[in-house]
Amino acid sequence: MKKWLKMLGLAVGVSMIISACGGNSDNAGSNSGSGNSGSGQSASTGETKSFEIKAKNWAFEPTEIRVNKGDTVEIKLVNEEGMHEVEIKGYGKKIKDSETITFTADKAGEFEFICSLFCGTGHDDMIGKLIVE
Ligand SMILES: [Cu+2]
Repeated sequence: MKKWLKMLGLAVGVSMIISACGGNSDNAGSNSGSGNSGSGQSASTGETKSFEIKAKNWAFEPTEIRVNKGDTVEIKLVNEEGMHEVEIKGYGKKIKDSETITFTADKAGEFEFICSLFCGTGHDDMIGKLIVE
């Protein structure tokens, strides 16, 4: 009657060996890009930049967001007055009220962001710019 116990022990042992192989040590190299001298282009990418866009009737604040290509961009939308949504054209991103989105700025250029929720007479004035350098 002890045979099943042996079998059980074997099964546990085998599964432990299998799971031990699953070690995932995939660490992206850490950034050592501290200290900006301001000269030329720094090749360091992968910084995380956080922004908060405040929306009111009828403007965004700030109207310009500047990042470097390769950066991870985090944007939160805060509606201070009225209800607005942000759409970043060319990146296909939308941010709803109180929402935070995160994406990688993998395309360089200037991308307009607008209010994508009709909010009244000044709706068309709600324009900002995402600049990816
Ligand atoms: Cu609007």
